[in-house]
Amino acid sequence: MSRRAIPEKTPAGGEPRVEAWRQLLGVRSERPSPLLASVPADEAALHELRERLARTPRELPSKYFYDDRGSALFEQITRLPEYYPTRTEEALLRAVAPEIAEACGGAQLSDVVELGSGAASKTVALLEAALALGAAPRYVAVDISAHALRRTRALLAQAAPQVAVQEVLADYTRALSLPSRLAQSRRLALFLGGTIGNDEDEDALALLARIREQLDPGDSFLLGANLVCEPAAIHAAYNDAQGVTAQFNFNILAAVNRLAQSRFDPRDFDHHAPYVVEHKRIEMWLVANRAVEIELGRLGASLKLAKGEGIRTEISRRFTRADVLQLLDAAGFSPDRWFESPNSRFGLGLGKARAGPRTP
Ligand code: AVJ
Repeated sequence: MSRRAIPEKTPAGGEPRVEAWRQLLGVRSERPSPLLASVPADEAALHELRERLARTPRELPSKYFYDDRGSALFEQITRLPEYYPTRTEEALLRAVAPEIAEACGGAQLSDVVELGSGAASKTVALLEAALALGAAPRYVAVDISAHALRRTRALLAQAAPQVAVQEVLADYTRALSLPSRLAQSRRLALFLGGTIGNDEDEDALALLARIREQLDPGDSFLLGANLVCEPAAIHAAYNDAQGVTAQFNFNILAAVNRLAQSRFDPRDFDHHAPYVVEHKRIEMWLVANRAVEIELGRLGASLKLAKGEGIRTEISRRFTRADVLQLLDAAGFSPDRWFESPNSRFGLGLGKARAGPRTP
């Protein structure tokens, strides 16, 4: 498949570049799989890294898990016996896909936009349901990982060859700009996998509001969320026997080292991932197993960690139904439907973009 060669990184101060792409995307391309590159310029990324490492507790942004190796490791995680979310959500989505496709405009549904498309295997059921209702949806895949987008493209070509795929390589935690829609069309945006749980409320809300901005009143938004359930099941999912999740956690250091020319050594750290009941969330940490001083490269100076001191690399929240519907409502979506897996570990909330200002 031919694809225009576009650098996967914008140069420093790359905003004009992003603007150019926005304009370019205003025109609908008939070519398969054009690629939008808006992964942020280095300076902004370095600034964010510095700021996060200076927090109490120290943090690294979870999005850096998803370099090529990290994306592959995450795919491996989704197949682990302990990691229940992916297969739970996939089965749920498969079961309710016809109802969702119908509620989102049926034959009128023209755009299915997925943030964090990953391997997109879940989404195929939804696209098939839309096709069955006579729709001819285009699938817009937005992901920070070029590797994940390649996998998405391959998977879709195999599973739903009649669906046109448009790829958008972007860090949607910063900005989101989507290809323009067709006239008379209905959009469905998807944010699945429980990734909304990686953000505290404020950032989660900001992200959902950004998605809302890209939609018109009457468009739909489907949000997948991990639900509060037995702590032992949650704990096991992030502390698998094979240690794949630990490898995934360590790998963030390689990604950060590449970006910042820093010298984090994964051997200096232990994987620690407790479920914190009070906050209804898993916290993934890298905990120094000895006193270390880490050269920070382009981040400047060095970082001293005492033995036992940690860096938090991820929060992964569990929600209640009320939490999810409230989040949708606060972001400008009228809660429309709610679906729950038979074991109540995973939920899907469907919202309709509301016209006018938010209710206070
Ligand atoms: C892809 C963000 C939904 O939070 O469970 C898997 C990432 N981290 N194992 C999650 C993850 C550790 C995953 N999300």
